[in-house]
Amino acid sequence: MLDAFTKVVAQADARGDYLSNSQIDALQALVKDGSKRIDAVNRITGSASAIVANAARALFAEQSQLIAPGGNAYTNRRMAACLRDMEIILRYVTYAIFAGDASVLEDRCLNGLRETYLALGVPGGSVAVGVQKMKDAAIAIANDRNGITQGDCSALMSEIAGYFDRAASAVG
Ligand code: PEB
Repeated sequence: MLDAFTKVVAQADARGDYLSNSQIDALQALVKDGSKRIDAVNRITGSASAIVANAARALFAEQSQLIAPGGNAYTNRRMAACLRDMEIILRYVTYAIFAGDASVLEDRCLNGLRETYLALGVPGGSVAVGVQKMKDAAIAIANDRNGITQGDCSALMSEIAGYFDRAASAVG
C-alpha cells in the first residue's frame, strides 16, 4: 500500500535519482490543499451509510430483477451481502482519497473482485452501476459549498471521481 509520498519515493528510487522538481511541486500542491482532502474524507465517511443505502435503493428501483425471486440480491442474506459489498468499496475509496493514491483500493479491494463476482454469479455490471450512484452522491456531499469558504476543489473532485470510476470499471 502506497500513499502519494511513498509513491513518488518509489518512483525516484526506481530511477536511482533524487526527487524531481515536478514530483516535489505536485506534493507541495497536495500538502497545500490537504485540508480540502481531509474535509472531503470526513464528509463522505460521515454520510457513508446514507450514500450506500440510497445508491442501493436507486439501483434496485432501476434493476428490479435483482431483488425478484432468482435475482442475485434476492433473499435477505444476499441483500445484506450486496449492501456490505457497496460499503466495502466505499470504505476503500475513502482510504484512497485520504492517501492520495489508488493502491490501497487496487490491492486490497479490487484485485480479483471481477473473478470473485464471476464465480459467484454476481452481476458485475450492476455493481458498477451502484458504484456510479455512490460516486454521484459522494461528490455532491464532498463538493457542497454552502456555508463554507469557497475555493477551487475541481482537481480533488476529479481525483475522487477517478477512484469510483476505477472501482466501477474493475467489476463492470
Ligand atoms: C466481495 N462479495 C460476495 C462474496 C465476496 C464478495 C468475497 C462471497 C462471500 C460472501 O457472500 O460474503 N468481499 C467482497 C468485497 C471484498 C470482500 C468487495 C473486498 C475486500 O472481501 N448482488 C447484487 C448486486 C450486488 C450484489 C448487484 C451491489 O445483485 C452483491 C451489490 N455479493 C453480492 C451478493 C453476494 C455477494 C458476495 C448478493 C452473495 C452471493 C451469493 O452468496 O450467492
